Amino acid sequence: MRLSRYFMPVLRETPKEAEIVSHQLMLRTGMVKQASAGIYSWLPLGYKVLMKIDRIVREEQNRAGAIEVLMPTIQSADLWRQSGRYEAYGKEMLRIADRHDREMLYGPTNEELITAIFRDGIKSYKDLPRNLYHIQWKFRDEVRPRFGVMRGREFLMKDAYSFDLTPEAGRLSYNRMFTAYLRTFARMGLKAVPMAADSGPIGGDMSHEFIILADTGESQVFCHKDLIEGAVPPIDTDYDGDLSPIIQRWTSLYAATDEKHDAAKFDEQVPKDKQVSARGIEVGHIFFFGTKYSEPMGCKVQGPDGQKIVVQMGSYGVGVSRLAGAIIEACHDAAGIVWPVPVAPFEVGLINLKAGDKDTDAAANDLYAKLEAAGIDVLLDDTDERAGGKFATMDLIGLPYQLIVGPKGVKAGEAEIKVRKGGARETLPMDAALAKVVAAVKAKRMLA
Ligand code: 5CA
Repeated sequence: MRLSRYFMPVLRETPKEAEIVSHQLMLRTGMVKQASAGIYSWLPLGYKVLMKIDRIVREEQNRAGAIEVLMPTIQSADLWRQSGRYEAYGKEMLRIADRHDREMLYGPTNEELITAIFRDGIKSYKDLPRNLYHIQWKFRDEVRPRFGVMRGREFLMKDAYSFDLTPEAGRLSYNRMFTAYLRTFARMGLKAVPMAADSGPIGGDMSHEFIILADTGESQVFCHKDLIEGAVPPIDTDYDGDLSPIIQRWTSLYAATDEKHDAAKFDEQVPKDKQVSARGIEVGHIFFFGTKYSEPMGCKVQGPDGQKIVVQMGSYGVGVSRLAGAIIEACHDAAGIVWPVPVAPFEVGLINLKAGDKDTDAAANDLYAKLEAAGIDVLLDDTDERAGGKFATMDLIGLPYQLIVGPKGVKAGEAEIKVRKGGARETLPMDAALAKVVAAVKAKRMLA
């Protein structure tokens, strides 16, 4: 992409309404624009990030055996009456009447709809286990939407739903999603710690929140040092195999906790020298709730002996749009965002320091063509802004690698590489600089 033809409305000033750094940076870099309270348009730079997050989430869901569907945003109130949640959900639910005065709602979550779909589509225990997921916009009329996309009213969520014959089998499905989450967040360059949690309005008796650690995170958490230092499950995880060693390592109940939970238990379980306090952001939440929805909604299968068996369910959420903000909270410095390669809007920022100069243009265009040919996602700054402004903007938008070409370098046949994280610089012959950047990007993609 050439910046001269792109749409990236960068703001010089930090908008006053933004309280936290990710919100400030998302507005300043023109990633998003508020449409109304807690509702955002995703502009080109932000949308690219959102789609990269979306893709990683999808790949890891598929790898763990979940099957993708797409349910609508608008649901019927009747469906929610079947589970008893229509009245209980309260003011967070956006209720709508259609032209026939039928009661509808903008879905805050999809347990009811997926249970009805699954109930009507299966017959026997041989249709189990299954896990269906979608990535779809949700609406929750939060009292105080704030922090930009981190606590929006309209937000993008991945929600998966598991269906099993027995509670034991349901737990295995839960463990598969648990493992998939560790991998998902690791692929985004994040360390997420699972924390035993309350299940709230979703319900159920087993639940974990996944918290990514960031100094500016909303909630204080305490966790076992080993969780922070621990390696994530390997790329070739066999989801049909025994995941219990992974689960055991990550779930000893009070290995992570927060102010709300039992601090005394945490003290008992985790030795003092292994206790660390950190701040974090909830980016995922998983639940096992057995028959909470399948029972009232009649989601049953015929068992091996002909008896009807009520299906065991769990649900598994990832805050896809929240992650865009959460990653920035975890990855920024005084100059701006510092994107991890797998979620960066572009992998390389190519700066032409003197657009309009024949030789510099030729060198920049040549590098641009070669980066694209190598499959690198590159943004070429070919505008006629002054050099200082170009450097500041490139640092602000946080592309992982900068490749800088100016008239002096071109004469010497050289380009400069700047690594955004840490700021290391190196000047190399043109082709060597190109090869080095391409190799560095590919090594950091962590693509499956
Ligand atoms: N049905 C279950 C799991 S599929 C569910 O709705 N879980 S949840 O309420 O915990 O939401 C799942 C994830 O969505 C959360 O972990 C969080 O990352 C994200 N999320 C929740 N509310 C918001 C919000 N207002 N703005 C942005 N993201 C949100």
